[in-house]
Amino acid sequence: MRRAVCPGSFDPITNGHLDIIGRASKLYDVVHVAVMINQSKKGLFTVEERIDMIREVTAGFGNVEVESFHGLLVDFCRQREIPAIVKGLRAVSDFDYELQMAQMNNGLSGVETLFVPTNPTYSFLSSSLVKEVATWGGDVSHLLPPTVHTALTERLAER
Ligand code: COD
Repeated sequence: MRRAVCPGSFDPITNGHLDIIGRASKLYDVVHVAVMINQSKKGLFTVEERIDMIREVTAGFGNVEVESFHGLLVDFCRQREIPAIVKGLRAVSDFDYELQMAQMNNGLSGVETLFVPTNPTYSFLSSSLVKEVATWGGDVSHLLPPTVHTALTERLAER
């Protein structure tokens, strides 16, 4: 069974994340989506809400498992015998930090990181930018799965 993990904060999942997860799901038998918990960063959505949204929008792929994890990504991989991390690369600005993490993770446990070039349609897209634009009333509906867009609109209206 060939396994890989797509890790992230996913606060919330965007079409850019979904594109990478979908492409990984064609390359591997099982793709684990790991919502990594960062206790110093308060999200707009709870970890449980993020997991529910990811499960809903990835259900059609048929081989994606979603869970949260508190700790090092290499420990998530070790516990599930996952040999590969799949990451999307948006631009050169992503590369420096992603390279550092890939080398650190490989040095810690031997896990490999594979980079998938982002779909150019989403090369500028991040969860934080989407939240900022939506907060000020900008239209981000084309950048998110419809159910996620609805959840974002509702959450921002509550504030
Ligand atoms: N197009 C393509 N890919 C994208 C896009 C896009 N528009 N947006 C995001 N992605 C991909 C990237 O691969 C990105 O890395 C991933 O989705 C997740 O993105 P985010 O923004 O949800 O998550 P980040 O960047 O906050 O995630 C960082 C991690 C949680 C992966 C990292 O901090 C981590 O591994 N933490 C666990 C603790 C750990 O092991 N630390 C040591 C690392 S060496």
